[in-house]
Amino acid sequence: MTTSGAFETQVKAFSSLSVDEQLGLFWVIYTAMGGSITPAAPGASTVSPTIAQGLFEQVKEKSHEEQLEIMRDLINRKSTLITREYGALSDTTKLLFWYLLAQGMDKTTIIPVPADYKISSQAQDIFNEISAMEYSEQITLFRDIVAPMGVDATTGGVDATTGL
Ligand code: 45D
Repeated sequence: MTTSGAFETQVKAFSSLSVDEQLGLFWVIYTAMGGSITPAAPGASTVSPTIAQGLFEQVKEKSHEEQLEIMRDLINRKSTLITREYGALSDTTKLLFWYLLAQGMDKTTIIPVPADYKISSQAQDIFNEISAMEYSEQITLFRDIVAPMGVDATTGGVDATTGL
């Protein structure tokens, strides 16, 4: 896990939300960014599309309820096979994986958010702050948000509930 440290305040604000609020906020950010998501510097980035796609396919095969649990596990850093695989990805590949999940939600191959879903006012404040940032700053922030998710198997201990 490597974080830039540049947006520590925003990362802390994001992660201080409940797990479901983090998911809800991340979803609303995705819908707002939508088509504007493009690779920052093609070639220069350490992204591994095949690896992200492979992990995404594993999640896609699960039921909607299981998919939601997997995303909660990632944020909670619960040790499972999937969260450990996630922990081994580069930060940009982690971000691509979340992007694939969000695209899957659009197609409802991944659990969709109910149409009437509303984020909390606390989450809305964070959303407004992020909206005012440059795209390149947003990427750095999102990388810092998704980097510590999942479990780094080289440093993580054993989870009593899963034995992993
Ligand atoms: O019923 O260099 C709730 C790449 C409760 C390329 C829920 C890139 C209610 C390389 C919890 C709300 C493209 C990677 C349900 C760069 C309820 C490169 C469920 C840039 C069902 C720079 C909520 C990538 C759920 C970028 C399931 C900028 C929420 C990527 C799930 C940005 C939310 C990606 C998800 C973003 C959000 C992804 C999956 C913003 C994903 C957001």
